[in-house]
Amino acid sequence: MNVWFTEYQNNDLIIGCRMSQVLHHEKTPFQDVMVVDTFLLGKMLLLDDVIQTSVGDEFVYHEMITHVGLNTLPNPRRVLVVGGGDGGAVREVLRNKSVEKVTHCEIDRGVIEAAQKFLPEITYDINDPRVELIIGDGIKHVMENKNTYDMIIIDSTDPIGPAVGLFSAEFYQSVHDALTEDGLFVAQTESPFFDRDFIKRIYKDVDSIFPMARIYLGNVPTYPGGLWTFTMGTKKHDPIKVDASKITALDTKFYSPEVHGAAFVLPPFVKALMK
Ligand code: AG3
Repeated sequence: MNVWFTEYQNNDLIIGCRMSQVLHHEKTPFQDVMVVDTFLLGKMLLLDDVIQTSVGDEFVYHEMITHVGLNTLPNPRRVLVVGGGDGGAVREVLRNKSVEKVTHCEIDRGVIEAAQKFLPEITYDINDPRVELIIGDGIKHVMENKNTYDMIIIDSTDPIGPAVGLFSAEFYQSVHDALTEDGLFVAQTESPFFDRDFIKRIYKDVDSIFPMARIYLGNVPTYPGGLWTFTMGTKKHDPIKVDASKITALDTKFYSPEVHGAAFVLPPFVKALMK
């Protein structure tokens, strides 16, 4: 079988995966939702033809968008995940023992349903009493809940179309205000190879709104360029000062107490984005 899915990662770069079948395809009011099965990485979620996650490599992204921030806080009790309809980020947050409640705010019910049905390996147990699922606009939810969350995770799609508002300075200000006094947020912020001006702008905005802004890295093989940035805005706790020996090690595959610190060691061309 020689059928390939192609993502146009930008005008000059494509990624292709040999696939065996389309498991699900639906046009929701928000986007085109598709789950395909690939030979190399297993089932894969595509939103508007852009790879979001796959069973084979999702652990990198979902562990890194959650545990780095969770382990920076001494006692993260309430966590908000904006987006991330595949459920991988919520699943990881639920593994942290101090977390009492995770609010999951996803705008597209179609993605939640597709994940429940086709991606049980990635998503969380919808009946977990610690989870509150809200199908709605994350921007609105953040604006309406001041001083509520210890950590906010922004697990969005690329900064085009519906996700644009999740990367604005106004939104980061509302995220700041929705956090408790020593809270922090983490957002996925694209490729340091291909999105440099974008990352510079995000870093500058976050740094002007929060007492501290940090960029860290992970490696997601299916995303453009592989090397991927996460940006953190934090009110009090510095992720770089975390004592690795105090982190409760979970059975994670990419994140570890050592990787926690290593993720903030940036190659000069990435460090330059913070100037
Ligand atoms: N969020 C999407 C990250 C951006 C991927 N970009 C791309 N492939 N062009 C991932 C959602 C996983 N919960």
